[in-house]
Amino acid sequence: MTDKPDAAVHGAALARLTAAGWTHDADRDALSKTFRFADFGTAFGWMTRVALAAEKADHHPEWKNVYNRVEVTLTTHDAGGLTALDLDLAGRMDELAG
Ligand code: H2B
Repeated sequence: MTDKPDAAVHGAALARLTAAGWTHDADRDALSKTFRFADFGTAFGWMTRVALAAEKADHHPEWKNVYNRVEVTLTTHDAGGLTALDLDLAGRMDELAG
């Protein structure tokens, strides 16, 4: 079981991520964002890099790809809401989308 981050850390990270285009679904305690790329190859290349980071962290996104668009939702199923793993993966996704 992964612990939830304490409220202050959680709040600060959430504020930063929502400013970067992430949406917080309070009911599910999940973060969502739609990434758009030039074309399918660019989108899938990004997904591949994210997949390797996700596998390394043993923490995996819910996502859907349609051509150049990737809709992402992050939450920790084991914890029933956001943990540091989600906040870290969200930041990594933004970096890799650079
Ligand atoms: N990813 C996410 N997003 N939430 C989890 O609770 C989770 C995961 N649990 N990846 C991991 C894998 C768990 O199922 C394995 C057994 O470590």
